[in-house]
Amino acid sequence: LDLCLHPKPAGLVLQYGTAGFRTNAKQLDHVMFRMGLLATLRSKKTEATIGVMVTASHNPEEDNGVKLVDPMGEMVTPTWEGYATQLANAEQEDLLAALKDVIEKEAINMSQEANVFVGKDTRSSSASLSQAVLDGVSALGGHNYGLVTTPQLHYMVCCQNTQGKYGEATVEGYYKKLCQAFIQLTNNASNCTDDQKHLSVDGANGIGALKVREMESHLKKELHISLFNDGSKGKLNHQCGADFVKVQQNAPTGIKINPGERGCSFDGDADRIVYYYIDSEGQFHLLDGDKIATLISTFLKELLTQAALDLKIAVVQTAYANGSSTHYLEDTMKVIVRCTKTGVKHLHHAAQEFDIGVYFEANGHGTVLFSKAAEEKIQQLAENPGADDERKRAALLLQNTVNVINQTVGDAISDMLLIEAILAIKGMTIQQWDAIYSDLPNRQLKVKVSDRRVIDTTDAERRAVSPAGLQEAIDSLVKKYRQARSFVRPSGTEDVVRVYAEAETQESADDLAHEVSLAVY
Ligand code: NG1
Ligand code: ZN
Repeated sequence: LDLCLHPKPAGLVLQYGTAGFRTNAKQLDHVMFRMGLLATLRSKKTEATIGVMVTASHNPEEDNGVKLVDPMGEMVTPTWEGYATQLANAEQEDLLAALKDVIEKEAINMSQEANVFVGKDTRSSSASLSQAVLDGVSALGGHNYGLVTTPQLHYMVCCQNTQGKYGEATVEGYYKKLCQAFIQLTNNASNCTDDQKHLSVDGANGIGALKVREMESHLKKELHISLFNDGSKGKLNHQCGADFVKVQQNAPTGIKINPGERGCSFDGDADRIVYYYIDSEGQFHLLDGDKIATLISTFLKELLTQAALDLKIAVVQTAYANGSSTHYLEDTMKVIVRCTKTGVKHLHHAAQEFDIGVYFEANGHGTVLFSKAAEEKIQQLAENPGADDERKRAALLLQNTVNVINQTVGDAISDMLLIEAILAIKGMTIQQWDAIYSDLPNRQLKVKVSDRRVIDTTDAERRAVSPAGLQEAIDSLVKKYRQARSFVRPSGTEDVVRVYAEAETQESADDLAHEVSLAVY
């Protein structure tokens, strides 16, 4: 193995952030190579298959990024995030020492076999960067999946390490499992008309669009998808995609959608999804991750009641969750709500503490986790010949719900199938779903500062502890408005500070966000 391949530009320092390394693609060649090396070590250490995904998700086409996937399809553990940063930043002459350091600290048996799955999105830089990863995967067991969505790679890593118990470790196997469960679910929606089976999908000109096309034949016409921004002409994430729609609170360009019809947008690597519709007055209505979490948890709670299964269900959110959603979940639905720091690994971890943990970031990244015990109870009831019909029907629905969900990570395709199934089964329109609660008007802003790391937060990022005086300033601004809330935090994926504000009216939310961003300088 030649460590001089893919040399590092001297002095460049990068950080393994909320979603791995992410920056302009030109700066990432050496990082990719080194993440190939590190994934090989991680595989030897865990004696399992490790994933490496090359993507920068919702970032512009010019950017790219990389993250590691642990054996059960989850994000790599914090200690290894630290190793990733050390390896990525070691100057060329120190690389060997940095590698040896990891091998020693983790007592890695270098004669152990390694197996690494590599996937990439559709960015123009992804081909050469994923090749750099493969160059670093010194192991013979490296497997290149080529173009896949981020959640597909997570899924296949999990399948591989559970000897197929979670499913078959192929993209075909993924479609089969999810679509079969979807069709079983929609069998329970017999009076669903063809009109109700129609959905417009904005593929963000990314990998999700390609994969929806690939999947379509498996859906057996139970869902009619009109695909827009399929990558044939537009630029990745440009004026489209889930992040654009969520932040701009507007429809993506390039989509054609009739008043009242459902639309949804994926992000650039298809691990996020948001829904929307345009009403007869031309007004845009967004149904974000919070609305999705509410729909899914309501559905699950009803099924648990029908099945008379005593399983504890919780919803995990972040500080970006709309205040109305938290109120509705706690006060009306009476489910447990937890708030964690931003970043899927934190939500995922918190969700694992419950029988059923529904987690969603407001931006549409999320999934549902079922504990082993919960899955077993559901299965027992579904297979119990003596159970009464209503309980059994509910258990079967729960079982198919488990199977349509990608539990390894948030997944736009899987979430879409689940949402479409729920709406069909409940005979619910998107307007009815939207009306479950009304969002508080809100605004997100980005502020450029010289060093965003001077801002330190606590209480799941809802309060700033430094710089001194900042939180007091925010508190006194918030007091000026009704139903107001605001917080700031340094982004983990961009060189900015994010400001969030919500209040009784849009004007108040906008004003508050603006005033708080001035206090950040
Ligand atoms: P940062 O840049 O740390 O805010 C963003 C999202 C996260 C998460 C990551 C990873 C917001 C406010 N933040 O993180 O939720 O999705 O990207 O993609 O949406
Ligand atoms: Zn993404």
